[in-house]
Amino acid sequence: MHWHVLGAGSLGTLWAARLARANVPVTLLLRNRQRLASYRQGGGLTLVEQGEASLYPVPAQSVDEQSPIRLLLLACKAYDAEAAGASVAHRLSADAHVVLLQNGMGSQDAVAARLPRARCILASSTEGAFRDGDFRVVFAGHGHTWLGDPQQPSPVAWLEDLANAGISHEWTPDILSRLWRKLALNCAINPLTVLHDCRNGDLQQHPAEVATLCTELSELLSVCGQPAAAENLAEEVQRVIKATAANYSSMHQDVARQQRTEISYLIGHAWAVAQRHNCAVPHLQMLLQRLQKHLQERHLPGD
Ligand code: NAD
Ligand code: KPL
Repeated sequence: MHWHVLGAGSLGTLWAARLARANVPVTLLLRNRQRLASYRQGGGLTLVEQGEASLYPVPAQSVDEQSPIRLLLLACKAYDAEAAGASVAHRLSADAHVVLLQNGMGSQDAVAARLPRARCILASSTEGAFRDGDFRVVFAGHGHTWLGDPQQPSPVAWLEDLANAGISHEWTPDILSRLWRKLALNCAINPLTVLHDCRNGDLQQHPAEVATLCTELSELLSVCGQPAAAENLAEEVQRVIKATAANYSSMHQDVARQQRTEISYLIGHAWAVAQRHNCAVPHLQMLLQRLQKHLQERHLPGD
């Protein structure tokens, strides 16, 4: 299988560099010829691991080329995923697989609707990486990636490539449960860290607020057919708050860098699903409104 990676940011680079290092055929897709020219000038992707930088001259093309794509990793932010997927729709072969590596929920359905012939594989990752330059990424936290297809429980053959590349992963028939659980954790932690302008661990000073959110999120998960994702949610939220006490949440980091957040695919998605199921989540709704106001005051999109 030949991999194409669309989204040369943190996770896209992390995957492309490790696949290339394992001699798995991989091509990077860049949004236009200008980006392609600047990529070629730099000579490849740089991956920094434990302070050591290595350059991987991964071949690249712009999205508007015509050669077919059979296996695509879509590694954009949730709000860019639909447009990015659509930009390569004309190149996908009839049996194409598309791996969707977005956080939160909602973007995956939007991409799948744009690519009706492709088999969409959903992924949820706890790996951590950040960009410290153009086409240069620091591997900050080892983690694990779950993959699955809610339409088709049988695993895919190319998981072998991930094993060869040292990408810690697991196929799960329950990927929706994984995505919902992560979404619930992110809803209980991330918005409060933004509003209180604090590290994850500081939420230990706000136990009632966190507990109320966990109760509403657990109720919502049960109502929308994800009872397994609701199990012991409050305990796990407390465990994550303690385990990541010194960290700033990803949403806090986005706001601090004046970058758009993925709220529509996290707390915004939870609220929209609650509306659809007539599930009352007043604290979640209030939190969403406070967060949107906070973002707008900082000239950031409220969606
Ligand atoms: P990122 O912003 O670092 O990278 C996204 C890349 O996609 C950017 O280079 C952007 O220019 C590119 N892009 C956007 N639209 C494009 C288009 N139309 N054509 C071509 N390229 C396009 O984002 P990231 O941190 O890699 O995150 C990707 C997803 O993974 C997010 O949903 C994020 O929440 C999730 N995630 C990230 C991490 C992490 O540690 N970075 C961990 C877990 C989950
Ligand atoms: O995933 C996270 C994030 O910051 O996005 C954690 C650490 C779980 C906090 O919600």
